[in-house]
Amino acid sequence: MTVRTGFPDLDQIAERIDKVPSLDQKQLEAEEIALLGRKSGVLTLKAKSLGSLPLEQRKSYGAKVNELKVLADAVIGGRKKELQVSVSGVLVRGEDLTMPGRRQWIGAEHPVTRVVDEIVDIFRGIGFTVAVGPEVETDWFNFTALNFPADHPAMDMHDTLYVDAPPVPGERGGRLLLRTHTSPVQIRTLLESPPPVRVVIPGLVYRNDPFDPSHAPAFSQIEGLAVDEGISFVDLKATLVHFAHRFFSPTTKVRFRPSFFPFTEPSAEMDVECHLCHGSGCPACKGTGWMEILGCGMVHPAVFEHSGVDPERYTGWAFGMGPHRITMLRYGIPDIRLLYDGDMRFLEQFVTAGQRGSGAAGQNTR
Ligand code: 2NL
Repeated sequence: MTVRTGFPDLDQIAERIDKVPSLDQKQLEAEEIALLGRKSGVLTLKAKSLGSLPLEQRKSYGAKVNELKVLADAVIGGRKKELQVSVSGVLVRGEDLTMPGRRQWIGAEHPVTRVVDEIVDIFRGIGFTVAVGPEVETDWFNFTALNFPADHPAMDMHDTLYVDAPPVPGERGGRLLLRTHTSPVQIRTLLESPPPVRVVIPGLVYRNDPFDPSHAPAFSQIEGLAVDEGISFVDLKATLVHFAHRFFSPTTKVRFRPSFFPFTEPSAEMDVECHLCHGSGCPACKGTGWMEILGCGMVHPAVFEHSGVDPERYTGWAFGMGPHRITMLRYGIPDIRLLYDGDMRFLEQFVTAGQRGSGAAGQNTR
């Protein structure tokens, strides 16, 4: 015992203070409350009871109580510091500083974003520029300018999502809608800048379709347009075959089939040899050996008339493709909803080696 107070009850308390340096974290917290707690700490109670003692005793006893309070405070404070840092510099309050830190998940591009960027880059590499435009459009830009007849079924409420808002003053067209393709941006481009035009337009488009394995109410589209004097179907084929060889592989076989769109004439669909089975037939290509990747054609003269371009002087070609669909075909993804769910178990399969090096996909997503 290091403190002799001359009062047996206080000597007992002094003994408890002596033991403080050997207490662990939990014991220390309890002992601090037991000794110095504001309501029922023993030393607090002793101090409070001084008033009821005779004056003589109050002086000597009170001085000792005070000494003990100061001592207890100092010893408890010292032990607290000691417990925070041990000799090795490791925190011992339930934390181990030598434990490796959690690696930060830095994120990665969504597979559809990557496909869009790749496609756009291929066209930028051969002189196309990129344009974007509004997702809420008028029926004139979305349908009329593109040579849809007024009674075309695509304009039906069952297919197109209309916006319940008054027409925009000064804007061509009446009803507002969520664009069903990115073509309105091409019309806006032609109206704003005369040919020559070489442009690609990526963006989201909307249809009144519920989610199922092959449909989504909002999905991506990329359209391209080339307008100049003397442009022919040869330019269309050469450019789109170049695209297929850059995007899939330099030896990928390509074929064109006749098709129909209101805004092109003639029109075609382009197929590429199935990327997954190389033509022998698999579930991704439904056993045909071919994957349909885009629609295309020579711009219809009526579209030029609506866009302020002289169809006697200029010709052009255009294409449209769906990056969600192309992502599914490229990676053999059986259900489009996987591209919308945000399920890390699915998405982390598309993180490339470079991203994994600095990001550690899947190790830590908190
Ligand atoms: C498809 C087919 C296509 C176009 C889009 C276009 C735009 C203008 C004029 C003429 Cl301004 N054509 N775009 C042409 C052919 C096909 O898309 O299946 N898309 C997913």
